[in-house]
Amino acid sequence: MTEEVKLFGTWLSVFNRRIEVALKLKGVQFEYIEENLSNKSPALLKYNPVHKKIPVLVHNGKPVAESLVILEYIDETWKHNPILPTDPYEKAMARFWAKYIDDKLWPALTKVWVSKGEEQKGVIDEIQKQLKTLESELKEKKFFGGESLGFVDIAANVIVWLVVAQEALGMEILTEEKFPVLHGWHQRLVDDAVFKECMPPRDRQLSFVKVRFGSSTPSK
Ligand SMILES: N[C@@H](CCC(=O)N[C@@H](CS)C(=O)NCC(=O)O)C(=O)O
Repeated sequence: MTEEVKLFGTWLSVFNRRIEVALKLKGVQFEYIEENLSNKSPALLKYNPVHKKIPVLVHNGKPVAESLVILEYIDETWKHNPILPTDPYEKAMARFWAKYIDDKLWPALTKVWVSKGEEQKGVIDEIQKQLKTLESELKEKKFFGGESLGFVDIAANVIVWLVVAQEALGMEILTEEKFPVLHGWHQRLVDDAVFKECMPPRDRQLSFVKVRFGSSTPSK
């Protein structure tokens, strides 16, 4: 049977990037549909009526929403080049860390660019504690997934967004000096051939962040 795989996303979304990376790691051909989130398409609203958010994967007409759920669906549907470990305990741990990233790190990352002064310093402090926690999980491993990109690495691409945004806004949250382990991991991730293919041009990202968040007070 011919597979029909569609991905509804937006170019800058870290959640969308998760799905693009996973599909490319698996070598799954897909049609990408860029959404305008200020004027969502009837198709997006039909496929994700609960959250009305991207990304949505539509596989042979059946929609799946929520990026971590989609990643698991992809891994179970196309079994080659696994993203999640097979061992139940390791799998649970991968889910744990991906959930940590979404429940803790991402909310702080969305706050930091729109806060100012003391509040912003507090958020930066919170983010840096979370980055330290992730460093202790990564330890001396090449990737969270071991030798190659796995579920947690894909989820943790929110850190790539952090690095782009801090550069655009002249902030220093994740630096090589403060976070040598994560800095090395970040470099390996952005150098990965598949990941690279999924990244929008750096200049486009930088100018988007400057325009959108440029009025925030930089805190070092
Ligand atoms: N928890 C969701 C988050 C997805 C998300 O926040 N998508 C944003 C774009 S990055 C969105 O569609 N926002 C539109 C809206 O909130 O109306 C996931 O993991 O897929």
